[in-house]
This record gives sequence, C-alpha cells and structure tokens, in this order.
Amino acid sequence: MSPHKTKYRLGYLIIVCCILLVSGAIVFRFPNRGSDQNNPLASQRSVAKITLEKEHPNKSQLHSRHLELGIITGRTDKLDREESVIMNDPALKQAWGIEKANALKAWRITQGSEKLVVAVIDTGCDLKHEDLADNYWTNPGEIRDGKDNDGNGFVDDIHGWNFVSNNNDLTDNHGHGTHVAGIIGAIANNGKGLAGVSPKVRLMCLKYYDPKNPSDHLKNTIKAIQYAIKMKAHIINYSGGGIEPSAEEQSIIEAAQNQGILFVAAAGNERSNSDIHKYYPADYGLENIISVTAIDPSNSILPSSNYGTQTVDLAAPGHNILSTLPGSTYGFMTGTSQATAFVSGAAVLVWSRHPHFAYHEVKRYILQTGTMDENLLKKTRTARVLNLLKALTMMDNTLTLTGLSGPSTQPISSDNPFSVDSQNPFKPFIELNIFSKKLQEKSIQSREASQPTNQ
Ligand SMILES: [Ca+2]
Ligand SMILES: [Ca+2]
Ligand SMILES: [Ca+2]
Repeated sequence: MSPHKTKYRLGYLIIVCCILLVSGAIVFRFPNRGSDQNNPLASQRSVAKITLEKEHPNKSQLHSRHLELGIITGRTDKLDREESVIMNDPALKQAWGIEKANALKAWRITQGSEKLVVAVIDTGCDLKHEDLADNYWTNPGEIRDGKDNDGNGFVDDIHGWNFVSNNNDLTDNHGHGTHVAGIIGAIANNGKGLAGVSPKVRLMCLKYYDPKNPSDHLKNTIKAIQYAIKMKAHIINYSGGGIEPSAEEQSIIEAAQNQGILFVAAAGNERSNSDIHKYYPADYGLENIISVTAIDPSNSILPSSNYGTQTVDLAAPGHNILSTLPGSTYGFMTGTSQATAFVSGAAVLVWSRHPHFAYHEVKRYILQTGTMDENLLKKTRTARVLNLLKALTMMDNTLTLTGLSGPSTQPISSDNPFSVDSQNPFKPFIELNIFSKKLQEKSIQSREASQPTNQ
C-alpha cells in the first residue's frame, strides 16, 4: 500500500467521521445550524439528517397526541347480578359514577336519543359487544360492497373509519375506546352489563390511535375530526391530547364549532395545573370545548388528573369506572378519559331534552347545574361536579339562565364588597354561589347584572 493511498484513506475516514459527528450534533443538539450555507458540510448534514429521521420516524409526532392507556382491572365476562330500581342491567350498581351523576333519576326524564351522534375518537370499538352493538352509528349512505357509495372519500365506512390504517377495520386492540364508548352509551335494560350515561345514542367509531401500529396521532386526530364534521356528528368525544398546540387542530375544532358541534375533551392525566402547563386540545379556549377532569367517589380530583380554574371546566367520575371492554367483557379503568365520556353522555341527555338547543346552550346547562363542592374551588372553573338530573331540570325551574364566573374566596365586608364581571356571552345574567362553613350552598340569581362601577 503506497503512502499516498494510506493518506487518502485516512483522510477519507476522518472526513466520514466528521460528517457523522457533525450530523449527529445537528439532529440532537444544534438543529438550527443546518441552514448554515457557508459551511462546506451543510449539504452532507442534510443527507445525514434525513437518514436519522428515517431511523426514528415521527419521534416528536408520536408524542404529540397520546392516550393515557390506563390499566384495565377486574376484567370479566361474568357479572354478578344486583337488583337495580329501574334497570335490569346486572352490574349497574357497580358503576358508582352512574349513581354519583344522578343518572337513575335523570333517566326518568330522558335516556337520550338515537338521533344524536357522538363521534368517539379513540382506539377503536368492539362492534359486536353484547352491550353496545345496537348503539353504533351506521352511515346511511354506505353499504359493504367495496365501493364508496356516498362519495365521502371512504370505502365501506359503515360505522366509522380507522385513520391509523386508513381502512374500515375498527378493531379495538387496546380496550380504551370500547371502555369510553360504554360509558357514553352502553345499552340499558337489556339484562346485560351496565348502562351508559345516555343509553339511547348513536356512537360513531373513529380510530386515531393504535398502540401496536405507531403513526402520527395528531394528523389522525385532525382527519377524524374532519370526518365527524362531514358526517354530521353532534358531539365529539376526545380522550387524548398533548402539551403542544397545533394551529391545524385548533382550526378544525373551530370548524366543528361553526357546524354547531360540541367538543368534549379530557383535561389530561399530566398531574399538572393546566393554567400554567396547557394541554391540548382541551385548552384551546374555544367556546365549543368542554374540558373535563376526573374525581373519585369523595369528589377529590385524582392525583393524576389535570386541574385549573382558568382551563378546566368541570369534574366527573373517573376513578375505577366499570364499563365495556372488547370481546363482550367488562372491566375498570381510571382517568380523565372516563370522566370525559360521562360529560359526552350528559350532552346527549340535555340535547335530547332540548333538541332545538345550540351547542353553547347544551354546554351551559351542563356546566352551570353541576353540584358545587368547595374542594373544587381552586381546581376547576365552575367548582362543580356533573349532575345529570340537575342538568335536565334545574334550568327549567328558574326564570333566567345564569352566567358563569370564576369562584372567589375573598372575604366580603362593607369595605370590601364583592363584585363579579361575567366574561361570557351570556351576560347580563349572573349567578353567585355562596358557601357557609358547613358547606351548605346558596344560590343567588339576578335577572340582570348591575352595571360596573368605578369606585
Ligand atoms: Ca363512504
Ligand atoms: Ca360501500
Ligand atoms: Ca346493559
């Protein structure tokens, strides 16, 4: 080997090593340096960067929207029968959230409506589940023939669409989606399982997340919302999220709002104050979004759940919730996903009772009628826990619709009068809720708010 060739090879090796080192630095440490056009290695860097991205596909995107894939406990296909007052579903009494939300009494007024469609954007659904099958939405313009009969761009989208695999296979290979679907709309009084919050409903199944098939969850989410809009869902249930906002996602939820669609979103299981650490899509601040956090039977927000007096609207049951699982089984799951499904079911009940309502009226009826709890004053915007009976009756019994305001714990005296400015479109009505030390709630409602004074 000639000295010339050895030198050449050594030089070549050094250059290759430099390229690898620098390209590694570009990707992992100095992402902005890739645009340095004076650097003779710039073109080499871009090649190396593409290679690395192929090796780690969509690394950041994978985490941009996620589900808290909670642990399933107590999974079974056999449920002990316990007598229930008005329904024969054997496990209804094990579903503590149903009782907590006052569903049994609410169902005497309405159990929902088959005309109302909830798009469940999740991990898929067990379409054959014994306690769900009849409650799935069916695309009226589609038959199973390998063709796109209704021309919506999706072939044989009978009950929804799989945006991970881009086909109509809605198989739930985790369980989360089927669990959420059952909380919203498991069939009541069929002698099987339990009952959803709104036993009469149509569930549109949109799969955006597959734990065994990594994909861009954010893009899938946006496409699923687009589908829900196009196919005229009334409510979108979204139990996922992430800490990064997306202009495209916000825009499509705004488009849903323009079509009158309510968007019920999980506050998230990040153990954090969402006022400081935002969680999306729950925290976009759009009028059609309800952000829901989770409580246990004692009305305590779960340690894992997000909270925030500016960002989280309402609390609902989310601890050890019994619901449906794939294979016609049942089991318990915990998290804001479960609480979110309770509120979607509540929206169905309110909307079925008031079919002429716009989305913001449904939202107002749900938020303003929850049961107040002092423990929630510094945790949510309303300090309330979902109460289905009150959502269906309370507003009808009052002369006015009341506005929303943030809770205040400031002492009130003649030197320090309490005033409130209702920063919402429902002015001029204001509701004040006053707690005594014994936690007895009193509610004062005014037909008209007083004009602001400059004292
Ligand atoms: Ca179609
Ligand atoms: Ca077809
Ligand atoms: Ca049932």
